[in-house]
Amino acid sequence: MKTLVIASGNAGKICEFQGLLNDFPLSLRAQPDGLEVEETGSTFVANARLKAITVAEATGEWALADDSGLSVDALDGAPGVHSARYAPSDPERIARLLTALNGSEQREAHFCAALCIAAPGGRVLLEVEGRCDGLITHAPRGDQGFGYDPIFEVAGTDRTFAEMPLVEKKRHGHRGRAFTTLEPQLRQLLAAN
Ligand code: ITT
Repeated sequence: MKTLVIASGNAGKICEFQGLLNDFPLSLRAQPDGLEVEETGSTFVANARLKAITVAEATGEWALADDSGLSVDALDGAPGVHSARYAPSDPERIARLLTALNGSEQREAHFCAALCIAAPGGRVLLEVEGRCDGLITHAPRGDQGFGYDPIFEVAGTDRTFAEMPLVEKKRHGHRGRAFTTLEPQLRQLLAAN
């Protein structure tokens, strides 16, 4: 069975990928401890590539990376690619974002996820993107998920990601949507390898 290393140190993302990949003929592995990849790209796609290529080269296995983030219209797209670095912890990131919006009624935002699978040697095998539109709530709601989930209400629903079970976040969410595009391509790739 082919090994796929999940090139992430984010427990919330890893948990989502385990669910998304569970019926694939793949042996999933965590990335090596202590491996830090500097995210120097200015786009989600560039950073996903950097992470996937670095981990594939370090492990000698296929690696799947995700670079994602939340872009808020009223903040000119911030925190965007800097979402993880916006503050030291999830509660502090949420607090900073709510303070930055300062009660503004303009709450439109979207999540993006860029996924990349690279092979050892640094070749990019697959790349896809997914997006989810929504609104920033005035206060956190729900206790599922991770990151900004409690303050992101998904367009067309009256719930935040943190109020949805994982199967529903998969259907609506940026990562799940990116994965839906990736899925047939990954099945083809596995059949050919
Ligand atoms: P890795 O790079 O090791 O995968 P990371 O947390 O640093 O982990 P990113 O650089 O892609 O990952 O930063 C994405 C940040 O955006 C993440 O830390 C969350 O704060 C936020 N984020 C991304 N997807 C999210 C989701 O589905 N729900 C809530 N917050 C999310």
